[in-house]
Amino acid sequence: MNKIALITGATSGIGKSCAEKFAANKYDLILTGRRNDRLEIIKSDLEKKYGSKVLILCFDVQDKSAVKNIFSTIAEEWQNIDVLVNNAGLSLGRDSFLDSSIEDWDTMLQTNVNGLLYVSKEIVPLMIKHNKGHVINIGSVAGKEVYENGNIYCASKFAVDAISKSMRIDLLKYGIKVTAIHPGAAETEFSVVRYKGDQSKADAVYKGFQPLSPDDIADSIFYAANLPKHVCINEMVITPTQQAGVYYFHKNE
Ligand code: NDP
Ligand code: 8X3
Repeated sequence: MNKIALITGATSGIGKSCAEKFAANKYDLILTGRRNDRLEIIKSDLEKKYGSKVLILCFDVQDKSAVKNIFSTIAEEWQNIDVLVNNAGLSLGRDSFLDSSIEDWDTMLQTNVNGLLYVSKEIVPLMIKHNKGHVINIGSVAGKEVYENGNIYCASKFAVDAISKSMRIDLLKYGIKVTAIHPGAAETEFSVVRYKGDQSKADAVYKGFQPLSPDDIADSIFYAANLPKHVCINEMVITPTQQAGVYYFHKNE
């Protein structure tokens, strides 16, 4: 029987790359996101290409009752989840504390922090019931160092870092692994979302250096998820070679 990976935010970027990587390596998948049309296409592609079984679940991770309803009624055959990749997340705006919008703050905190908590709260008990499991939370270098105008996005990723550490301690006695993956600049839809559709601002983020690809991060996630039972990577901070921390880039002339 194939292992099962549940990946949130699988319609794009890192989550979509993870879906491909895990499917290519004989995992069955539960994929989530808000854009059902994309989920349908990804399901059909991966089933055709790799023969994996794919269950798609379309919901907003901010919606506590939707998360609860969906996972409390999930078919028995999908309950034996080996790996949960808490990836769904976003940044909105890059403005100073004074200029940024409270609505954007709410959305970032509700998605990046509460959404991760709501999904984990449903899935971790299933893992405990089956005596196995691995939670992989996608943090960021922005959860390690704060940068100017990063304010609440950074705060949400600092929270992911703290939650990952505390989950690891509390789940120790159940043998559930917890890993935090902290990427630096990866070229996905992240910056288009952050700059609210302004493609030229998004493109400027990745000018003058080679950013990570979402496949680079998916490779590391897959590696962490497939180590022997007694080995747990606590965290990985992964940047492009031309980036060190949040501020330092060695850009091409
Ligand atoms: P993308 O914008 O390409 O992907 C984000 C994914 O999250 C999409 O599938 C989106 O799906 C999903 N998502 C966003 N909000 C919600 C929501 N409310 N409910 C359900 N799903 C949601 O960006 P990335 O792949 O780059 O981002 C993935 C993760 O990686 C995020 O947590 C991000 O913070 C983190 N990260 C990204 C870095 C980067 O440089 N790209 C660096 C460090 C961390 P849909 O819109 O269909 O709901
Ligand atoms: C995304 C990376 O540096 O734009 O988390 O915050 S950064």
